Amino acid sequence: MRIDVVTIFPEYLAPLELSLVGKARTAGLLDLRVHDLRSWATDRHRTVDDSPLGGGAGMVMRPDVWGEALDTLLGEDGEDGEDGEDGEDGEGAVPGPAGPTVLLVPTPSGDRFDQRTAERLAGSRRILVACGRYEGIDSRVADHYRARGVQVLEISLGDYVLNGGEVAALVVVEAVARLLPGVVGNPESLVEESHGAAGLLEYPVYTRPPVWRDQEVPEVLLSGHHARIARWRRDRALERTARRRPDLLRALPADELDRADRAVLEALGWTVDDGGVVPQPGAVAD
Ligand code: 6GU
Repeated sequence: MRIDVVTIFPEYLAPLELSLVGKARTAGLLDLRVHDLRSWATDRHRTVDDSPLGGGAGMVMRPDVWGEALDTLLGEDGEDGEDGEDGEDGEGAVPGPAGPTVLLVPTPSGDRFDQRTAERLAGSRRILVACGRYEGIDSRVADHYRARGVQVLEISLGDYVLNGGEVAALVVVEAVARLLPGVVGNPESLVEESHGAAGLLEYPVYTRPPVWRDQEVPEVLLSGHHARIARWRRDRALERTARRRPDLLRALPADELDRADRAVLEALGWTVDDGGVVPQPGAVAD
């Protein structure tokens, strides 16, 4: 997979040389390139922003500079770029692992970025991350590339405001890279984690020593009884999810809940019916 990140602060992306993502790059599993938006600016001061039309505070990033940057980068593999060597609209584009090119635009007004989005992005051939600063990028940029057939995804990390898209770029690259084949050493560790297929938060985990500062590890985990351990973990995952993320609980498909699951949920004030998982009448989550 190839990922290009365009930003006015290339140094912000330095952590992507470390740890798992750094290793994925040196192992050739991920072709990650960081670009300085200002290299596409044309004036003496390398200006990338201007005041908002219609008035208001702050500055808006100029569409012409972004257009030059994105045309250049999209053109580099012949897909969706005017300068591509391979013709138009991806016809004859370099064959990649799978999937299309995605233009990712981090913005607090985007769709919420989640594990499903990360999984979807991990199936794409190329991701281009356009990091905005100030009040964001002129809206015509996303519209233009969408109209040209590029998949444009505007994503937000959550309900708070950051100064720019760079942190989101770090988040997305890490979340996607660890899903690429060969990046996480033991692929089993991708199975049982929070926000995995089960739709539950992960159960609490422990390691040695079995007693630490007077706190004992739950006895069942030392029992060697695999079925009981699995049940205990499932119960704790249900409990945690009910307390911390009732929104996830409501989204659970009822047909994936066994009798033991239902008993745990009942004890926590929830009930499972045709409508799915819902709070018991009068319960706190109602
Ligand atoms: Cl993706 N960008 C900015 N600037 N702020 C955010 C965000 C993104 N997600 C949450 N807040």
